[in-house]
Amino acid sequence: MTHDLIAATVEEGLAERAFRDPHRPRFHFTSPGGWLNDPNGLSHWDGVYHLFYQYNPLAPAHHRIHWGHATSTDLVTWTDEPVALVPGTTGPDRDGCWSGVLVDDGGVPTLVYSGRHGERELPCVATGSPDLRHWTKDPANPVIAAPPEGVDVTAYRDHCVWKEGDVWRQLVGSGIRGQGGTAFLYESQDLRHWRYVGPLLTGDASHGTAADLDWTGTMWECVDLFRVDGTDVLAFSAWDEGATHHPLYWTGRYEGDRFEPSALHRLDYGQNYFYAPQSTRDAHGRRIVFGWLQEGRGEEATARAGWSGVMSLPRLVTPGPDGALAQAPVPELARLRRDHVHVGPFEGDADLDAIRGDQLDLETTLRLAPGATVRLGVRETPDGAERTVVEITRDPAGTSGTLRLHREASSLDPDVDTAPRHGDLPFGPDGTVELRVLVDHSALEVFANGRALAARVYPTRPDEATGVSLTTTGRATVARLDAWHMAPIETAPRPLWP
Ligand code: DQQ
Repeated sequence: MTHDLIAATVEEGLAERAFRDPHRPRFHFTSPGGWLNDPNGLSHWDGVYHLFYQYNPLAPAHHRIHWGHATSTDLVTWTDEPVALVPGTTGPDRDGCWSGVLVDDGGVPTLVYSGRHGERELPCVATGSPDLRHWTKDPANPVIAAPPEGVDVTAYRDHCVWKEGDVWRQLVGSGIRGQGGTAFLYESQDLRHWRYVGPLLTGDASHGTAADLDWTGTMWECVDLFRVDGTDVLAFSAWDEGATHHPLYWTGRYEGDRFEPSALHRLDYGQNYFYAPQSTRDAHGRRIVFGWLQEGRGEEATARAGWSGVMSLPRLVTPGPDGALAQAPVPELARLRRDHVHVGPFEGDADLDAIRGDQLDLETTLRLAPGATVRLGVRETPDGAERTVVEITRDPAGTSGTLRLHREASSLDPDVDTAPRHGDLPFGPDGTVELRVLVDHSALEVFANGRALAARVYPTRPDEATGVSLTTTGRATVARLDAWHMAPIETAPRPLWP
């Protein structure tokens, strides 16, 4: 089928319906309509940021996945580019072009992705035109014919590819049945012929249970190996029997053919609301990561809305003071800030009537005495029936605390997931918390002392759910609170096939 014929079979008005949905974010990147999941092929190429993504332009459902493509020069506004990969009518990717990466093969843009056929995914390659707009699949696909021989794998897909000297190295995410998630290491001279080296690292799925927030799963999706200021990081998304759990990372040392882990961390406290992250090092030497913010409403509501899946804001990843990574939205996003409101300093509860909206950037410096709690409410209806609360608590001992997102009252719709989320929060001796909360309709991203928590919220009265409040228990000071409305980056329906 040609693109035009496929486009003709698209659900009528998908992009228009998507654009009209009150729950659709306006300053996060979303697909024009239909389905979006993982970020792919993330790169900074000749001064242009390229964001490819798992895309189904036909319907808001994960089916026969294409690669969507968008570019940006500032990581803030995006231009839709032609769909980069379409599943073949025959061949190893006839059931989908699943996740992968973009590498520079001596000036030739080259995608390494997982071609899906039946229930199986295998590594495939496609090369691009110099402007990265047109892609040709390699006739040799799949470039690896099967998972390593003699290993009983739980699944096998997704790629991390880099060059060391003259040699390409590749990780493929997988899991060894009865053991745990793993990343298989391969080597190649030409990206087409690969030699299996062995597992770079294998997790232990019997350690903890599936309910644990740092369980490493039976398979690692979207493995990503990178270095941040001398610390080696192996990031992955813990998966088990079709269930997407959460993004984790090991810090440690990559040497030779092995990764020696020193500590396991959670990349985001929102569990699968920030899933399948991928990172790149930009021309400024910064490590930038994007993740997929999954939906939290029912399938019917998603089908009606005409779109599914939000790309996270681009995050800057730096080494944190405690051995973990610190995350923050890239500073470029400040360009969208409008209508500044400043309040503080004050102690105790605050009157924040001057601040309201569903497209907000809230930035505050808090100081909590041991045992104190601060609650920042967002998306509140005037009667308080619907509200979402970011809660910061400092333990009585003062050395640690908790970041919690209360979503229990975020929606009165019984089909919406309203389970709370939480994670540990590091505290310095003076009890300071630098908190940033970005509210973008149903998408919410929270950053507290470098820890991140993404989630989705769907108030049933979205137009009224614009209130913001701040309350405290115990001794807590708000040194300052700055708020802005965020300008939209999407102002009209976009073509599904740019
Ligand atoms: N999504 C892709 C897979 C990957 C998963 C398919 C993670 O390649 O393992 O759309 O969300």
